[in-house]
Amino acid sequence: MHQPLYPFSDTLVRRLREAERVAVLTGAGISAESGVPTFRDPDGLWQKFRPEELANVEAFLDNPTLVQGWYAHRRAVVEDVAPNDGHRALAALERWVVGRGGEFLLATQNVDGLHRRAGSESLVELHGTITRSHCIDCHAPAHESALEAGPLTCENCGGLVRPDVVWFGEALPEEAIGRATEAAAMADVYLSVGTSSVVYPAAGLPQIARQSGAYVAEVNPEPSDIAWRLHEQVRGRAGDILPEIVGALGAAMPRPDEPLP
Ligand code: BJW
Ligand code: ZN
Repeated sequence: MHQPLYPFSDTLVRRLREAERVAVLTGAGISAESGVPTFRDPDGLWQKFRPEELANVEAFLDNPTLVQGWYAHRRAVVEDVAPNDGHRALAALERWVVGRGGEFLLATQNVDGLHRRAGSESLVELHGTITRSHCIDCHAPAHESALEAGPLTCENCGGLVRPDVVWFGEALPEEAIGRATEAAAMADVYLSVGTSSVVYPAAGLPQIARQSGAYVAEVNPEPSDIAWRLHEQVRGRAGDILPEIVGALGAAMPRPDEPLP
């Protein structure tokens, strides 16, 4: 029986070749193969801890030690893992697009910093970063050292220390969501990778791209909440599929040990 060469369409490859502007959205799924648990998959983080309990300011004020402890644990996980082929393929895709005189933007919902470590440069972090923290009162940057008994507080004013991430009910960084929205509206091809697309405004970005005329594909082993609205669903793991897309374009994949540019 005839087996197609790739699990994605010729149209996707052709549209990427013709594209002047390419934009990408990623979610927790792209880091799953690095060993960072997702939020909503069966063995995801929030099977133990529900988002309402931890990822909002009320929960933090209610039990700062619990929430700080959760982030300290996740920070330790992130420090212990490395970018995978999915992250590397997106860095390669950026180089390929920019090398042809095109424009590229990667908007990630992830707070783990793995895209930057894989060499992505044109990057916005929509939900902040887990590696930095600040005081909720004087806003001074703070170091999240090992947790002692009781909540971690600011050296300047004694206020509670929180991670530089975006919790439910909080606005996304204006510049990041602004650039991501503009890139979605301008894109010729839009890829949505490893996100369940249940959290807004990020989940709106592929839909903005589609309404603005982009060819929109998602890469995910499972259909996301908005899969039916997109042109193409590429079923599979990001670390398998994205290098194949990059390979179909003839773009070079960096080796895991390659020094960053
Ligand atoms: C693989 C794979 C592999 C597995 N390869 N794939 C109704 C409509 C619209 C909005 C709202 C609404 N009701 C409430 C809202 C607002 C709310 C919201 O969207 N709620 C929904 C739940 C309904 N949004 C907000 O509150 C946002 N702010 C806001 O709207 O502000 C308005 C405002 C304006 C002005 C002033 C004040 C306010 C903020 C949202 C912040 C989200 N924050 C979190 C926590 C960040 C910090 C942290 O990390 O702890 O962000 S929640 C969590 O979800 C995290 C993630 O970035 C986000 C998205 O999750 P993601 O990445 O999609 O992960 P999963 O686990 O859900 O999915 C993983 C996927 O990977 C799955 O599909 C797998 O199949 C797949 N996968 N292995 C590829 N190998
Ligand atoms: Zn302070």
